[in-house]
Formats: sequence, C-alpha cells, structure tokens
Amino acid sequence: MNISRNRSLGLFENAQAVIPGGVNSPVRAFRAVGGNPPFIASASGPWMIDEDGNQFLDCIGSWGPLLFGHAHPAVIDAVQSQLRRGWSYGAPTALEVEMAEAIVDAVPSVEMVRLVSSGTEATMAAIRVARGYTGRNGIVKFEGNYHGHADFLLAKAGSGVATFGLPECAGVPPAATADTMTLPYNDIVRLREAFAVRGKSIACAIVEPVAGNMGCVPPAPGFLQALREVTEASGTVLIFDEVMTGFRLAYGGAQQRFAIEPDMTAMGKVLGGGMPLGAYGGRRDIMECVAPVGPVYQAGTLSGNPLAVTAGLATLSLCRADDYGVYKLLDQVGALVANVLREHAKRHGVAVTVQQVGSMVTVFFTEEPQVNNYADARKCNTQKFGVWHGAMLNEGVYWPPSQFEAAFLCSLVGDKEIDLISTAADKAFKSVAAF
Ligand code: KE4
Repeated sequence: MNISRNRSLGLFENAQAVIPGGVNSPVRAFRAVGGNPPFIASASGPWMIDEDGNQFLDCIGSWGPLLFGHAHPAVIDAVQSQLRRGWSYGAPTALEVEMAEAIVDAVPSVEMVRLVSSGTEATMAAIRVARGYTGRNGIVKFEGNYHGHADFLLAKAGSGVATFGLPECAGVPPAATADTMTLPYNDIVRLREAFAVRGKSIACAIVEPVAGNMGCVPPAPGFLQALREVTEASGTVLIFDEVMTGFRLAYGGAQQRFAIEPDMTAMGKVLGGGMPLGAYGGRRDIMECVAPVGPVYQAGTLSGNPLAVTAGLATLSLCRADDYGVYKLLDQVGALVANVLREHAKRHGVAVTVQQVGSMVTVFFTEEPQVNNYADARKCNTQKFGVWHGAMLNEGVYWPPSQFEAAFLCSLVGDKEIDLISTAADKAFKSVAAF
C-alpha cells in the first residue's frame, strides 16, 4: 500500500521545533522502529485516520485504555451529558463515590481507594504510602517492568544479589534510587535470596503481574505466589501495578485471573476509558495512612475529575455488560491474532516467539522458544522488528512502535480486522525474510 504521508511529515517537522522529539511521550516518535509517525486526525471503533487520510487498524488502543475502541457511543453520550454540568469542581462529587465503590467491588485487594490522574501518580503514591505504613525505605522492582517516571522507579539493577539500584536515566540523582533494588522478573531463586538478606528493610515490592513493558511476558508458574509469600513473611507491602492489566485481563485484573491478592494495587488506562484517570488502593489499614486521615500526603488538582470519572464509569459499565462477556471475547481475539502471526512467520521462515495473555500480544523476533525476562527480551533482533513494523504500517496495521511493548487489542477486532492483520502479516514477514 503506497500511502501518502506528506501532512504527517510536515507536522512532525513543526512538532520537533517546539516539542522534544515532536511528541509528548517518547515511544510515539518511532525512534525504536525508524520512520516517521502518522499524525492522527480522528478515530472510531478499531480504526484511526491520519492527517493524510490513511486508515489504520489500531493495535495500540491508546496504550491500553480503549478496550472498546475509539469514540464509543456510550462513552460519548455520558461525557457529553456531564460536560453540560461542568467538568471540574475541585470539590467532592457523587461520581467519585460511585467510581470508588465500583473499584472496591471489582478489584479483590481493594478495600479503599484514592483517584489520581495517571498511572505514574498511582504507583508513586502507592509506594509513598507503603513506605509511610511500614516505616521502611526499600523498594523492590523487576527488570523490564515500567511503573511510570517517578525518580525512585527509574533505577537499574545494581550488581550482586541484593544491592540497591543505580539511576537509569539522566536527571535522577543517585540518592533517589539508592533504596531501589531491581531483580530479574520470574526469578524465584533471586527473589528469595534478596528477601532473605534484605526483607526486613523492604517497604514494598512492585510488579507488573503480567509484564507488558518488555513486551508481553506472563508470570512464570509460582512466581507471583513466591512474591506473595516472601512479602508476607517480611512484612513488605506487595503492590500489583495493574495500570496495564487492570480491567483488561479480567474485570478484577490479573489478581483475579491468577488468584493472587496483593496488599495494594495501582490502576489506570482502562479505568479512565482514555481520559486521564488513575487510582491506587488496597487494604483499609494501609490506605488510612493517606492524608487527610493519616500522615502520608498526596494530592491532585484534577484528581477524581468528573469528566474522566464519567468516561471511566461508562467504560466499566461496558465491561460488566452481558455478564462480563467482553473478557471471553478479548481472550479469543488475542489467541486468534497470535496464531495468525505465528502461521505467517513460520510460512516465511522468520524466527519469532509470539506471547499472548488475553488481549495483550507481542511478536518477539528471537530464536528463543520463550521470553521469560528482560535479558531474554533484549536478545531480540530489533532491526527485524523495525522492518516488520514498517511493513505492517504500510499495509494499514498500526502495531506498537517498539519491540518492548505489547499490542492491546480491542473488543471490536472481528473477522474483517483479523483478515487485514493476516494479509499485512504475510507481506510483513515476507519483507523480514528478505531483509
Ligand atoms: P502513565 O503515567 O503513562 O499513565 O502510566 C505509567 C505506567 C504505569 N504502570 C504501567 C504498568 C504502565 O504500563 C505505565 C505506562 N505504560 C506505557 C506503555 N508502555 C504508556 C505509554 C507511554 O509511555 O507513552
């Protein structure tokens, strides 16, 4: 498909003069795959239209929020109705009570919850509360997991079995990550060793219960259970970062799907249905540390914003419709797309490992039969992924522009959309085979 990109190219040039990299979040700049990003003019259902009139099947879904596709009529109607009543009061509303009660009802670990405006705020606040609750400073996170851009989370693994972290980007002072220990994802032995040495100094362990930020990597058998055991034994607060998995892998998130209950949960993305909304919650005794009840301060001008909460409530209502039928559909869509991609890669002799959990899918360009952690993921051939991504885009399929991301399929992906993915993948894997 020869697509004209002139308007997007011109906009990208203008954007780069006034916005770092021309984008408001780095991954959107296509630097991991090469080429230039389409500038989106409109979207509806599973489709996006760029400024040059090209149509794409959207496999990103705004990086997770759009479980039901773009511009869903039910969300539009709810938001339009709220707009006429105003959209930000800086005062408590019935909407926030309804949302908090919906979260408490949906998420097994949550007895009390605070609404914020992003996933970063949710994880940052959850960790501060865990530190305030335990009186400890140590944080455990896992390589390849991303929890937003709070300084103390931008840490890379120190050397040795239980050493604390080093800053992984400029601008983060060593002191900010000095208490952050980064362990290999899915490594139960290293986890147990670290907690044997440091457990009593660890305030919290935060984990993506299904990883999406190194590509889709499911928890190894026993990993989440081991994490629950060692944190329980050491008095460490276990935080599930369900910003990506929450309300996507099940209505109760990965913790419902895998039947493991953390002490706290960070949420976002689907919760707001594409509007800026995050949340953190958990056990009542922990959440009652939060101001104004307790001594841990956290605040936000637009926290619980009526418009965002309205969009979120309309989205959660769609999640519950037809006896939560969307989740079975999303599992089927994810499995179908994963199998189509495997078949075309095999036909063209391209070595890939396709990993899928529910509607989260990643095509790893690797000879490894499985990708279990960040070290495995880093072995991927990112150049081949870039060739494949560009070919998919030229065929009208907008896949996440990074090997280390997951695609987020929506409930509106049906036969027509899967046929498009199949046609595009056939050509894209052919391009990679010739690369
Ligand atoms: P936000 O602050 O971007 O709303 O959420 C941060 C965050 C927290 N936890 C998890 C598990 C996340 O995946 C994220 C953000 N996810 C990325 C996608 N890898 C958002 C896309 C982007 O950064 O542009």
